[in-house]
Amino acid sequence: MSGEVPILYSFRRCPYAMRARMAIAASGQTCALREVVLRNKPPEMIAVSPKGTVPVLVLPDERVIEESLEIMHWALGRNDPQGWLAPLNDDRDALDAMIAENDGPFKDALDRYKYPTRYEHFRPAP
Ligand SMILES: N[C@@H](CCC(=O)N[C@@H](CS)C(=O)NCC(=O)O)C(=O)O
Repeated sequence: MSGEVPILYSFRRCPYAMRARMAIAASGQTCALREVVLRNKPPEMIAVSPKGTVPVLVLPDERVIEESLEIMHWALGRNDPQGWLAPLNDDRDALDAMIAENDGPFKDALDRYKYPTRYEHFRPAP
């Protein structure tokens, strides 16, 4: 990739993309935003990140960051005027555990609540 600013592949309603966008905004970093249709992902995104999830950040030096938490750390590691990373100094393990709980069991339960028909246990009333 050539260009001055990173490219962020994103989807407006994706919570992972939201937290990446929030951290990027808090850091003051400028990005080129590429809004993705999840059913029709752009081939140039898949070419650099075959796993096919958003967010994906492509840096001007062609490095690819394809996990939302890593995008947050990248952006806030460069500039963190609001001190978002400060709690990491207090109890990193507790913070990591909370994020893992939210990303794991909570997200699983939320998906089953929001989209019950996608899961096997769903039985429509007769
Ligand atoms: N662990 C990933 C999860 C990203 C993720 O699951 N994003 C969803 C949208 S919310 C996605 O792109 N799904 C692919 C699809 O629906 O095709 C991260 O934190 O970046």
